[in-house]
Amino acid sequence: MQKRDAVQWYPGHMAKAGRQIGEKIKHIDILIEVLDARVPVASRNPDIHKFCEHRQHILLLNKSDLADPVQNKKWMTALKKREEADAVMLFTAFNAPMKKALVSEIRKQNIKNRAQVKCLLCGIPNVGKSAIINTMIGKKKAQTGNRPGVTKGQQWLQTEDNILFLDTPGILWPKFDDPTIGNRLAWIGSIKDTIFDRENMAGDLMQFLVAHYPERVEERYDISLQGKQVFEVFDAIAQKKGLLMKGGLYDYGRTSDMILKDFKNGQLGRITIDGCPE
Ligand SMILES: Nc1nc2c(ncn2[C@@H]2O[C@H](COP(=O)(O)OP(=O)(O)OP(=O)(O)O)[C@@H](O)[C@H]2O)c(=O)[nH]1
Ligand SMILES: [Mg+2]
Repeated sequence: MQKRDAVQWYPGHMAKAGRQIGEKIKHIDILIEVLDARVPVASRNPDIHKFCEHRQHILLLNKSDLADPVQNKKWMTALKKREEADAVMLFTAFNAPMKKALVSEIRKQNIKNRAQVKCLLCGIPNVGKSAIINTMIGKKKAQTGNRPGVTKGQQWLQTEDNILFLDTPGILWPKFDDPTIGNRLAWIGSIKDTIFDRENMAGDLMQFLVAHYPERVEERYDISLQGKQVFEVFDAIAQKKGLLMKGGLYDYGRTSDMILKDFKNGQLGRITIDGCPE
């Protein structure tokens, strides 16, 4: 099992990708920082802040269709109030009205009034940068996939009305001081789940779900949580789904995989992990 208190997750290509953003930034008009709306804290790379100076900065809370609508509202209010970016938008990569709203925000932020606006999209892996660009250009030119590290290099893509987008590989920061961050990023598929023990990961996720969204667990697996400890919830799910090993023992490995996959694919409904402080 991996050590869980100080997660080191910073492959060499991420350092390179970060440097490449630094090299391009002077040619950019607008920096679009993409977060995952389910984890607005954990998906915020503190190293990206340094690129925002002297650039217009749009913060997108993407995958808002997977996040709790009540929390979405709270986060939007809180982030707008903090004024950390020139604009904050709740976003879903495949939503046509949101695409239009982003185009008009980009035009608004184009303060130098350039005919051709250059935008750079950055963020941690798997938050939907490439999917957003595909929507904006109306073509599937950037490769996407529900796993970290799909985009390997930078790529310029252009809309018909002269907005240029630079797609960049997802970057993390060298060390997570808070151990819950690594866990949360693994749940949403932004770091490879192979660096953690899968049963621990699923156990921590279930603990969170039982505390914050118990009815979703009951509905999805058709079980009652009444009076159950987390390990007993695993037993109940394994039994209900027939996930047994030879000899009739519960198969915690397959049960863990199923829970993690269900969460990653949004099968447990709209869930926000980083709750907005009141
Ligand atoms: N439900 C939902 N899925 C989304 C959204 N945006 C992206 N996705 C999915 O999330 C996965 C990751 O999307 P990508 O565009 O490849 O993410 P990326 O940020 O470019 O990832 P890297 O290139 O690895 O850094 C894909 O399966 C997308 O279809 C969204 O708003 N809602
Ligand atoms: Mg990508």
